Amino acid sequence: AELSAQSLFSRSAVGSFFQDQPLLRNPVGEDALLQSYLRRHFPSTEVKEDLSRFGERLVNEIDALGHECEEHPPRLQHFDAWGNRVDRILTSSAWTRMKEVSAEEGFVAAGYERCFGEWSRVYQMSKLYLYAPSAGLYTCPLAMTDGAAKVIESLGRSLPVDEAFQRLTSRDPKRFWTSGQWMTERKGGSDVARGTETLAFQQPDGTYRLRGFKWFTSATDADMALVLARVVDGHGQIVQGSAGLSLFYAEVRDQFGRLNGIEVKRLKEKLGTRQMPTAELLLYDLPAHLVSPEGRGVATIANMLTLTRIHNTVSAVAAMRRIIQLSRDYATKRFAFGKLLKDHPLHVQTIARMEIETRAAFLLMMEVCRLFGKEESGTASDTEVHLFRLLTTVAKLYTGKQAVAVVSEGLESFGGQGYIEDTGLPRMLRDAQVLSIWEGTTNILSLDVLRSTAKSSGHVLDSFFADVKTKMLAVNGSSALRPAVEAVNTALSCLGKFVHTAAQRPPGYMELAARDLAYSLARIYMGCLLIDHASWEGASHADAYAALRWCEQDLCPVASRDSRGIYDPNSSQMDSSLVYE
Ligand code: UCC
Ligand code: FAD
Repeated sequence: AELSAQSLFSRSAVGSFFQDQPLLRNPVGEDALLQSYLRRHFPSTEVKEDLSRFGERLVNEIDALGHECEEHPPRLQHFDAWGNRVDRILTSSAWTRMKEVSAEEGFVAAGYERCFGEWSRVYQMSKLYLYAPSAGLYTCPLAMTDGAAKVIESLGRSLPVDEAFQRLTSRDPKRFWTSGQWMTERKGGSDVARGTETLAFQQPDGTYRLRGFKWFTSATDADMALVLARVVDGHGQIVQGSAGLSLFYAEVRDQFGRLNGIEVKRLKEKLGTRQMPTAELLLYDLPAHLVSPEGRGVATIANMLTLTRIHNTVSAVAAMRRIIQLSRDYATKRFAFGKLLKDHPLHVQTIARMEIETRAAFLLMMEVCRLFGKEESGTASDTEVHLFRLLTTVAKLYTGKQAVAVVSEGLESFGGQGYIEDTGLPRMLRDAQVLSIWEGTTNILSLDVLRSTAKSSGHVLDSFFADVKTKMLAVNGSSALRPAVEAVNTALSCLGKFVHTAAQRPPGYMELAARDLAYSLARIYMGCLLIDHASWEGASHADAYAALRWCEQDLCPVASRDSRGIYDPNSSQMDSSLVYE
């Protein structure tokens, strides 16, 4: 081609090449696994139609609001112009609009209207899965709102929480409320039993006043909160530990919009989730109602933890799916070494590996939601109730980590542009990083796996083994999937041996093995679900390929490491000397 020096790089021009951007399309149309899951489980087209309509709304309206939330993060105004202490958390108009959208779309309501019977949670979470990457983190208040509604529903809806329940589950933007979840204090967020210093003083009318300091409170523009605190008895005494913690319902503002006995000390400066306010709160006289039996605060708020951990899983899977959608679109537009990225086998292999992680995570997420719906409708078997308890924790801890890895890999697939702030891509990595920290860190949840198995006298693990075996027997006939089935069966048998011998191990052994045990449960179960889906008559070759590839990895790391003596007491001492050398 004829090149003129002037038409290329002169002072007024920067060259003629501009890269086409990755585009967000309707995420339903872009998601083969979501579509096939819906075809398999929802014979009526109603759900698919609602999700497709919502997908269009996402592309045309909501995604831009999500970006706006990032660009206009919340601010804290301590004083008004006249010197009055006001502690106003000022949020963007886009954030306010997200609250209205949430009510309109029934993001919380759908879980309680139960229009699709035992499939209502699958429907609700599918919609949130589409929403999450465009939500500007509004999924955070929604998770806590859903959790609060669940706690209230499980306690029975007497006054004053009945009114709150109506609002939390309302589709009317003017009535809709969100809730906070105030647990963490400076001494500890994992160990709330030892970390909670907030005190509850009973008033003559039977209500309470709360005094304490909550160190992390997210989406603090909420209308109400569920709060952990210790009741001070008539002698000024409290009970230490978990047995001293009770759960309280509190409204954040009074009828004039003023904070109710709360000072907002400051907003956190965070790596990510910047769209959403996270505040440190001094509760100096917060009016509150005791809603749990006294001393049963942790067990009562566990319902909320279940919900928020499911929402966390949904957001993790959604982040992985979104980065892949953008990445594969970009690969059809970006040239390197004379051809499109999509024609470089190594590049596509990299995205395919992300895809396998995402498919496995998606199926686990959906299974947890399916079990949840069954439990709520009273149709779950004992096995399903046990699996739900176990898999909620396993799914949160595993997908939280996967999301960071997949989104990080995804950023690299855009080259340098993946690191550039105004592409909107780096935000995804920042926001993914929190998913393994809040709502229970990976280690705390690994210990929760031990708690759930210990508390059920072995029934939880028995249910796990029985369910995997049943699912694998059902697909034995399919020859293409045989290597994957064999891998799952082998891993299950190794896990069985490990669990069998674990009881005879020295104290502390299982604690050291907890994370690897949780990972083994996750990988085996995800393999099982991939195989199950691939053996369905409507499945594609890609479904089978994903199952085979997933099952090539070490599905039972706890057994492999156990055989190398990794959990022996002396190895703990070696870990310590290695870390502190
Ligand atoms: O981090 C937060 C972020 C808010 C933003 C929300 C975003 C949501 C996602 C959005 C996506 C964009 S809020 C703070 C979250 N904090 C935690 O998750 C705390 C982490 N720590 C734990 O989970 C610990 O394991 C504790 C606090 C539960 C340990 O407490 P205890 O009291 O020391 O433990 P115990 O004594 O073992 O348990 C007390 C009771 C027992 O019941 P009973 O007394 O009947 O035997 C346990 O079985 O609580 C029960 N329990 C549970 N029940 C404990 N954990 C569970 C559970 N997971 N499920 C059912
Ligand atoms: P620590 O408990 O001090 O843990 C530090 C490390 O030690 C972790 O890696 C943990 O895994 C490890 N560890 C602790 N105990 C053990 C053990 N026994 N065995 C092995 N490892 C262990 N909290 C709320 O209540 N409400 C909110 O709205 C809220 N919003 C948040 C928003 C953001 C952006 C963030 C980052 C946090 C938020 N949190 C909130 C707090 C969050 O739940 C806690 O930070 C989290 O549970 C961890 O508690 P911690 O910070 O006290 O860490």
